[in-house]
Amino acid sequence: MPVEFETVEVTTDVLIIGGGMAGCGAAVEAVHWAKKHGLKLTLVDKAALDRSGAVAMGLSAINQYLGLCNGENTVEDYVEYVKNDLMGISRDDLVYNIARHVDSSVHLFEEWGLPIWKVDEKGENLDGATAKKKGLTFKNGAKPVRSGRWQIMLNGESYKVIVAEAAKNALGPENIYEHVFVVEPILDGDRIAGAVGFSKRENKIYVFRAKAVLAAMGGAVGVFRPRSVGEGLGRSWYPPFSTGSSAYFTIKAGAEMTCQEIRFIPIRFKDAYGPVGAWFLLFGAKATNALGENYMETRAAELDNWGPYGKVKPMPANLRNYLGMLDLEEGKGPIFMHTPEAIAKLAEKYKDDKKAFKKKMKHLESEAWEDFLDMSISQAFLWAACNIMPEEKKSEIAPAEPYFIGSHSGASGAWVSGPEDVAPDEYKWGYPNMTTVKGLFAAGDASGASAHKFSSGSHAEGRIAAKAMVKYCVDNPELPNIDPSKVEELKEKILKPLKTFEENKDFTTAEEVNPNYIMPKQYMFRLQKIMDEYAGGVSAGFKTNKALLEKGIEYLTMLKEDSEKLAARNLHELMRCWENIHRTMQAEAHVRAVLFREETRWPGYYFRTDTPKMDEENWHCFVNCKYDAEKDEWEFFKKPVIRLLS
Ligand code: SFD
Ligand code: AMP
Repeated sequence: MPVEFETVEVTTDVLIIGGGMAGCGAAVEAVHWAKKHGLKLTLVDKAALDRSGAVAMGLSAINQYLGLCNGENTVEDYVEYVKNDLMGISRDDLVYNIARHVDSSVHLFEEWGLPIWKVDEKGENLDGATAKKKGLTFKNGAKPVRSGRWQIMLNGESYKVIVAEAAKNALGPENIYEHVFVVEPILDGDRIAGAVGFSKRENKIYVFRAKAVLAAMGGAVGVFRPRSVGEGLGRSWYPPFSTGSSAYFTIKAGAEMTCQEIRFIPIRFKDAYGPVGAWFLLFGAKATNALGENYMETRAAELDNWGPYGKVKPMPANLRNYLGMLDLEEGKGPIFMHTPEAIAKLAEKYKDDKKAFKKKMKHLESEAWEDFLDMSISQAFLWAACNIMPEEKKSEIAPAEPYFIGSHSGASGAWVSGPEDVAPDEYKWGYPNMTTVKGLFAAGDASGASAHKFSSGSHAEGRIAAKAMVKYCVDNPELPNIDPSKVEELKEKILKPLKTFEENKDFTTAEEVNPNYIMPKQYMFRLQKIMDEYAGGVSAGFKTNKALLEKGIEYLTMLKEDSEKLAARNLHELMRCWENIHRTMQAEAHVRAVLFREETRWPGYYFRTDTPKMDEENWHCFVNCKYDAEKDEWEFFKKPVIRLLS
């Protein structure tokens, strides 16, 4: 691997890093506002926008659609729902801002060609294409098919392709850099100045200089040891290519972070991670333990231990998890999703008409398969491989390994400024969605304390951030300075794993075994083992305590020392090296935050055995932190939870 690299400099006004849901939302919105000011916009992604990020495979549901124009819900209801689901720890102002704008993103998706299910005049559910043929669109006032109060169904195999197409058309191909992995932020004093990355395909280092930068690089997968190892390695619920870059970028830039202790553990169909939402909410399926007991009923008394949140409806996701976990701990697993029962119940009313019954069964079977073929293809493969026909055989479900994600039922991310009209003064210091670093914005998985955005809310939040970024550029027209010596230093640091490999590879005959370096996969396994065993991963039953966390920090510190010895044989492995360094930053922020919060607030996500109870008096607050890159020091502190609604 030659180590001569060309340096490409790109100067722009607005830089969007990550072309997922938030990044694509930011692109379409920024173009609208930037036009009249003649601003230049640039987007960079490590992959190809058409199939990048969490929506790469598509989705079967849009989990946040309020239906404001039909009076289905209010913004206030959503704020209340999110607060309860996060056991009280939520930024109402941010959730409010996204909720009031999210429907317009969904309406745009439909205009761009996304097929969304609708209810016809007889109350029957129509798939997206049939509904469209009949003129049943949001524009014409049609109602979507709801699986739950907030969720709507779609034929979403091409969801990301459609959303990306709009973003690409808005920006123009000359302003989009695909297959460029962003590694580090660059600062000019207390202001963001840009970012440095490298191409995965050519020997090129990219230096982006920008007035305003959006971090929208998704969440973090592979920080904890996954359930799928060996032959199943790489399988996960959230995409394995979401590797903590948002967290690394914002932490490294010196931005204040929040909710780093809140990881998300989804209950998923076992081994291929098929989502459960449609089964619980649309098909009305029940889950039980091996003895046929419904843990939601048999464990109901446990809910009294979790204050007001044990009594809210729907039950917070972590408590739903926890009740099932209690059964698993007692050896009452597996937990089964009773798909045959659910399908039979839905078809029951057609029983007397043989033909109609057969037709309905066929339709339900195809809905069941499409749910996975649209968003979790390996689950459909696994069903086929295990001879599972969902109308005949129940499936196992299980809690997955922990993920870091600010957009779903987790909340970790950057602490961002709230909307000007509703945020309290303590939550407002600049432009909406700007972090505490001037000119650095965050959205989607990258921004914290505003859970349950999902795909649609992430898009809407990207749009909110983009509008604010354009305003920031208009108010701050001078370009930041980039110190050329800093760029040289970063270039050398980024490429070091290639050099390490070249210099040492001939020392042994097996390239992957060498006393002078560590390969990215080996490094990843070590990180995942530390997190799994010390920070409450799957094998530790999601439990941890002070002594374990402190040991974990000790081992993470040694791992960080060894990150200097990472080696890469090619550009792909160079990316793998940096992905792991990014993951490590997320890991450290998490372990330290769990250590700082001396209570257990989210059983079902993690349990601190030394502080096993929720402590409303001392810990009804955000845990925020800041990292000083110069000194390699962390600072953790509390921030108040201020309710927007009484
Ligand atoms: O069923 C770099 N999600 C669901 N949302 C819904 O609305 N409905 C659902 O049904 C959902 N479900 C679901 C979901 C996700 C997945 C994987 C499955 C099922 C199987 C969640 C949403 O997808 C999620 O909330 C949003 O996509 C988050 O948006 P955003 O923009 O924050 O992240 P992204 O889309 O993953 O995009 C990140 C981009 O960054 C790029 N990137 N680029 C350059 N340099 C780097 N270093 C980078 N690192 C990352 C990525 O390539 C990507 O383009 S269900 O389970 O509930
Ligand atoms: P999932 O497929 O688990 O990601 O869920 C999709 C959406 O449905 C999310 O908003 C979940 O919080 C919600 N959800 C899933 N299961 C349930 C349930 N049993 N009760 C209420 N909401 C649920």
